[in-house]
Amino acid sequence: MDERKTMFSGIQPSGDLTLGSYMGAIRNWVDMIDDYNAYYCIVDMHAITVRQVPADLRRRTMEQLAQYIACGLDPHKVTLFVQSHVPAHAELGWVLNCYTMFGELSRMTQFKDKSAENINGGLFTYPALMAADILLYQPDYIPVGSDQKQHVELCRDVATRFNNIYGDVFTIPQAYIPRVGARIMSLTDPTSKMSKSDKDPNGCVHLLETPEEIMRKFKRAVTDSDTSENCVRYDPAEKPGVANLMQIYSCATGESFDEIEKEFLGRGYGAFKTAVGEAVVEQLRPIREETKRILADKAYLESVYRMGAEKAAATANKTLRKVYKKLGFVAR
Ligand code: AQP
Repeated sequence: MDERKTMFSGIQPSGDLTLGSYMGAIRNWVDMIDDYNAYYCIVDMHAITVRQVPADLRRRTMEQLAQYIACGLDPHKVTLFVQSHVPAHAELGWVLNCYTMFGELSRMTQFKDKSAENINGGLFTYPALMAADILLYQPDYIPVGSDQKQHVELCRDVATRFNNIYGDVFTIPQAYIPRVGARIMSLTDPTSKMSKSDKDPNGCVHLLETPEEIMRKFKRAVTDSDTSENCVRYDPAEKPGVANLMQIYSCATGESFDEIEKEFLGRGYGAFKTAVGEAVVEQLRPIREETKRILADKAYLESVYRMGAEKAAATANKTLRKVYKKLGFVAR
């Protein structure tokens, strides 16, 4: 019997993975690989809440799986799978829709941010499906960036509501937010999150980009409106651009903010931006090379996602059966 605590998390294949996805999520999953019974999903059903080009969605799903492995998620140690391969997600998603309130969904900031165009029902009820994704695996922790905190809170509320009616069906999970890297911001607009689907290609760094491209983006990164100060100092309110670059540098090198300030004392923003770019290039180089190697072996990738779906479904179906029984559905 596995005595370890359980983890669940997922990322949408809605764009190419960014430094934000890596530093806010995947890197932390890798750090905990031996300590938890973990399920990591590619949430393709969530991605279609925003219109996708089918061929791109298919390519990104395979690339994302290859990148999970290249980042260090060994498929024999953790369960890696694609959400649409485990139908229990859609099934429990529907059930939880019926236990999630309109008012709760209306308050979700991500819905408000994304509802400029194509405001479909899926975009609105996304958090109920996300609650299903999580609760199917009865996890203790959900390692996410701080932007997902609100959705995790909603998941806890829905699970508690369900348990209050039907008894102890779901484990109430906790968000597990990293100390550094919880919110990596855009390089061109440090007041908004670095996002996969950002329209500004200079704002985000993708894991598979070339070193030249990465260096170019860091050299152009916004530092400070008052460039006359030209001093590397951690002050997120006054200098959000510099603070963001310090977070990234800290994640890449392990240095504390104090150490970074000392290292760049009197050296100015130019030298700092070059150093951040170089640190990121070195961190991403092995990931890019390994991803390319894995992507060339389609049969291997297929075997990984099949094995993952089988393992995930075994756990998910157990929870779903329990839920259906509690609801009064007649057993098949
Ligand atoms: N910039 C970020 N900083 C820290 N963590 C981040 N995450 C995403 N961006 C950052 C974390 O990565 C996981 C994946 O989230 P997701 O892809 O399912 O959804 P998202 O948060 O909506 O990601 P994006 O990149 O912003 O995608 P789009 O543009 O499609 O909406 C989560 O744990 C998230 O916290």
